[in-house]
This record gives sequence, structure tokens and C-alpha cells, in this order.
Amino acid sequence: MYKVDIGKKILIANEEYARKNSRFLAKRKKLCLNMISSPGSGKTTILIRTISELKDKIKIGVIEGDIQTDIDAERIRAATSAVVQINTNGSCHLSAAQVCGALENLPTDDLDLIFIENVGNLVCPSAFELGEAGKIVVLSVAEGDDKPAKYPSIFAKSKVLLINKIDMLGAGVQVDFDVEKVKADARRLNKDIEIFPVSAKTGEGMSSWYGWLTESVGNLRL
Ligand SMILES: Nc1nc2c(ncn2[C@@H]2O[C@H](COP(=O)(O)OP(=O)(O)OP(=O)(O)O)[C@@H](O)[C@H]2O)c(=O)[nH]1
Ligand SMILES: [Mg+2]
Repeated sequence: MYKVDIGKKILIANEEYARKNSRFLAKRKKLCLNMISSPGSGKTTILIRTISELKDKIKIGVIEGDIQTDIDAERIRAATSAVVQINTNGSCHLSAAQVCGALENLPTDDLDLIFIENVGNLVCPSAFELGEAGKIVVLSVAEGDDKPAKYPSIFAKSKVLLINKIDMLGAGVQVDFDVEKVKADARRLNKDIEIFPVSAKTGEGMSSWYGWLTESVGNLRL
């Protein structure tokens, strides 16, 4: 009996669009990074601070993915007008076809770097390639230090781990989060992963992240 594997077909169709996006970006020498995390770990806050701090060095655009609303796109607009919102209307991840449409609506030629803020979810977005050069996973200290062990796929596939909200460690706040354990667990899954503990709120640790970004954009310009 012929069995149709719908899940596999969806992934194959997605990969075709991902390759198209990747070719589009490579041809124009634009760096594209896909930011993935649980809801509320701080993706939009990190992006706003990063865009503002690097505005004289790197022109950054954003593709915002959310199930509903343009709240995040409006927040990003305070830092850059180069932002496009996608609403997935229930889907837990962005698809490469959606990103393909969004890329056509960004002033791509004027940008050096395009961030995709994926739908808040640590699981589904890791299975859907979007044509990006790399994934950035964000884990905030309020989520617990067991996340690399429990959700290994995204930590194994990411180029960078941002451990966010480190301002919540100490300072009288009761948070059980062992930064060294998270680093060791993430590196067990992915020996090459770059790890930056940061606070998007206070700016602590962000300069190392900016250094990594600036170098990555510079490598593409060569
Ligand atoms: N204390 C502290 N709070 C932060 C930090 N970064 C973000 N927040 C707060 O965390 C909340 C969620 O931040 P967002 O940037 O909206 O998180 P997000 O990952 O974009 O959320 P979704 O798009 O809904 O998945 C907000 O109230 C932020 O002010 C940080 O470094 N420290
Ligand atoms: Mg957000």
C-alpha cells in the first residue's frame, strides 16, 4: 500500500524555499541569522539593543515571526524601519516560504545583516531551515539550567547561545541557574557553539556578542 508521509513532504517543500532564500542572500552577500527561543526569553529586547548599539557599523533588518499581532514589529520599528512582520496564525514556527516573501519586502540591498525572530518555541523552529547562515538560540536564566539537556536539537544546531537576563542572577533574586552547567551541557551537544552570557536589559556582556556579529558580517564583506 502506498503511504503518503505528509510531514516529510512538508519538510522537502520547505527545504526548496530555504535553498532559494540561501541563494538570494549569498548572491547579495547578506548575513542572515535565525533567532530561536522560548516565548519571553528576550529575543526582541536583544534585537532592539543590538540594532541601536551597532547602528553606525552594521545596517540591520528584521523579519518578525509571531502567531498573532505586530507588537514585536512595532517595538523593533523604534530602532529600525527595516522590519517585516509575519503572522503564522497558529503555526509554531516560520516557514522558508514565508521568509521568502518577507525578504522581498525588506530593503535588502541597503542592509548588512537580517535577523529572523522566529516564533517563541524551543522545539518546532529547529526543524525548519529558512535559508539562514546560522541559528542563534537564546535561553534566559528564569527558564532553568536543564534546557540544553531537555531540548538538545536547537542547542546542537546553533552557532551561538545567548544566556540572557543574567542581571537576574544574584542581586537578591532567587533563581536556580548554573551558568557553567549550561555551558558544559551545550558544548557537549555542540563543541563549536559560541556562548555569551548577557543582559539585554543592562547591557552586561553584550559587547562580546557585538564583537562576534561585527566579525561575522566583516567575513562576508571580504
Ligand atoms: N531582567 C531582564 N528582563 C529582560 C531581559 N531581556 C528581556 N527582558 C524582559 O523579558 C520580557 C520578554 O522580553 P521579549 O524581548 O519580549 O521576549 P521575546 O523572546 O521576544 O518574547 P516572544 O517574542 O513573545 O517570544 C520583557 O518584559 C523584557 O523586558 C534581561 O536581560 N533582563
Ligand atoms: Mg519577541
